[in-house]
Amino acid sequence: MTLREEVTAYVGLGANLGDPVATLRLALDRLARAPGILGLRVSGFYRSAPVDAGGPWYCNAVAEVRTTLTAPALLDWLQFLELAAGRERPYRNAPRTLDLDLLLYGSARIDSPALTVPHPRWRERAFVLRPLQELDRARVDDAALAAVADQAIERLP
Ligand code: PH2
Ligand code: MG
Ligand code: MG
Repeated sequence: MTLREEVTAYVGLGANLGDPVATLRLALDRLARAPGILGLRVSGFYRSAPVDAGGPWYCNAVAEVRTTLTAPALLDWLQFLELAAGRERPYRNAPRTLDLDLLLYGSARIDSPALTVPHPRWRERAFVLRPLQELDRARVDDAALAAVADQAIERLP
């Protein structure tokens, strides 16, 4: 087996159908056990109003993932976990049981048909910036947070 260098990636989690908190917990548990995942650090859970979408409020969080998986292999796992949670895609930004987005993968820039990293909209969304700031203060500046101050979000206890 080829040994790969360890990379720190960030994964955004979101859900607004079913039991979002339970689904996020289960997905994090499964991700932590996946081959090539060395460790997770997880933000608090947030309730957030849908952004550019309809349906119920979301539960969102961000996980910092230490991994030896390539970005495409990590994406495969995330999509597998979405399917395991019953994810359907009837239309763009439809309500969902689980959404797992690869936000950042080390300092990589990836622009392939399957994957764009950094995630094109991560800096426009309070439901990414707030939990990410908990994990790494230096990655999220106050100006970025001020720009999304109109997006309703609260940290769950
Ligand atoms: N995901 C979207 C679109 N809008 N809004 C919130 N609050 N949380 C999300 O995870 C979310 C969204 C597309 O993936
Ligand atoms: Mg998403
Ligand atoms: Mg997604």
